[in-house]
Amino acid sequence: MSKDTFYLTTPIYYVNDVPHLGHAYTTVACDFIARWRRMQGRPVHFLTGTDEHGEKVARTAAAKGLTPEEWTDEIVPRWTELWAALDISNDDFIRTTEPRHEGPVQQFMTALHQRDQIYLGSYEGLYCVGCEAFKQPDELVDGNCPLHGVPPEVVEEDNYFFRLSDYRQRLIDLYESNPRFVMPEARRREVLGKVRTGLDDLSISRVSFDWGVPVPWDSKHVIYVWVDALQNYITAVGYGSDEERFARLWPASVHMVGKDILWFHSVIWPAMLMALDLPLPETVFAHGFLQVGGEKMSKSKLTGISPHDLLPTFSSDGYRYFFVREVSFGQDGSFSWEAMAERYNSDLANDFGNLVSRSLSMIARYLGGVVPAPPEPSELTEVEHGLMEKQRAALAGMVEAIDEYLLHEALRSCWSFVRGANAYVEAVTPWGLAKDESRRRRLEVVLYQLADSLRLLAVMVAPIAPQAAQELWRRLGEQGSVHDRTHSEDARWGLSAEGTQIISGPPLFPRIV
Ligand code: ME8
Repeated sequence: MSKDTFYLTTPIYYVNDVPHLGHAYTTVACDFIARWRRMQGRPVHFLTGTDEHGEKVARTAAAKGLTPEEWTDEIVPRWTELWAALDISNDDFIRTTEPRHEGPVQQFMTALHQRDQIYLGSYEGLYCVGCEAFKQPDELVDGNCPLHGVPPEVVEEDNYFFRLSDYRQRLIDLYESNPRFVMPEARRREVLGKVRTGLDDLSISRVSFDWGVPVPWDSKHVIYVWVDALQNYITAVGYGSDEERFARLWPASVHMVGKDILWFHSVIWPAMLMALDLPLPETVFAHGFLQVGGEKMSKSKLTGISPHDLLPTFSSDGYRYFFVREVSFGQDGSFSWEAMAERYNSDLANDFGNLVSRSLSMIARYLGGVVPAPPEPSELTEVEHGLMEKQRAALAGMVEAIDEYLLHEALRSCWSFVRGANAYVEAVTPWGLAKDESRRRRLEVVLYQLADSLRLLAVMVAPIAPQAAQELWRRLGEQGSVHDRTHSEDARWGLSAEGTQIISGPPLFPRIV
């Protein structure tokens, strides 16, 4: 039986720099899912945070003339501020430098050591500080790390090792018996194929620098940053500090990650958990990589765009909508100003914004802004049935798509109802009905259906456009927060209350020229 709480996580991001579009992409996608699940009535625990140890962060701090502690304390607010600006609704934010993380990490390592899962060996290998990972020679392109474009450094030291190779068959069985453990399917096959070719033991400590969690039984060593970082998913929910809470929240329903770090999450992390007989996450989902103008993002080029550059023009809602709608979730995708402006104007300013403006202003003009009596079943014609069916199909499509993490499909499905509602307006021409006093009741029926469509849409778009949804909710005269509503209670027709005063207002999504 799966547990009650839907627990989802973003990667914890390195704080060697400020967040960029890629980090925001994962976090926004997770926020969409978290808000959606809450409205499905499920308790949600949504975790994000920062990965603060390791050579990469230590070197950044040194280059700035700061201690790692000073540097991380200075930069972490840049991350939390961006999440606030993007309306991210995380329930917790973990920093790996917090005592609630470091203490339990040491407990975890001690437990592994006691179970003879760790031994001392010596290692000579190629280390990419950008990836914080050892590289095999066949992974390099012209001697360089393919992700960071620089040659890895030769590292030769005594390290502790985790017996990762012992877990090869159990991992293979896991991928084979549980098709949802790694998603999308192509990624599962990729991981399975790679694990089948064999696994080496994993170096899990370093001695050449000290910015990390000390190995509890040998303080010359610090724990390898990835081994420390992965454990954030359990330390944040009470592992080693609050067993009742841990039992309630763990395992995670989904670890959302980019494809660059799938190996750590789908191979190393489950093996570490298996080694201590801890439950495994339900799903590790790897999404694709974003490019800018067809190129890898780079700070030194025009492709180094900050999310803050886009927010004033597109708003948080527009930002969130664009990235989730534009990129097929799981595939690589790209950002360009042109594509963003075009999608914003067509989907948000035109389709959604116009539907809202014209519906509210017709209710204001023809009915004094008051929601009329809901239609009797006998008053509904074929066009109304078509509209209602469109909404039901759109919502069902969203449910199905989000269960499969096809987030872009969910929005496509939602917008099929937005377009359906606009088509309804064109078909029933309320402005024509308004000219004929004998058709007054028909006009009321039509405008009731539109008010009710907007109420349903506020509920349906709330997870992706939280501000616009709330503003629409308010204009419809609905009480409280749309974000506290649920699909089972509110995503049904006929719940707009007769006599409610609606308010029109400026466009929810002003056009970008
Ligand atoms: O890897 N497109 O942190 P990180 C899409 N600290 N997503 C992108 C992206 C891009 N171009 N660039 C980055 C780490 N991301 C570790 C994680 S977890 C226990 C430790 C996103 O700061 C994507 O989610 O390098 C990717 O996996 C993550 O940022 C890497 O963030």
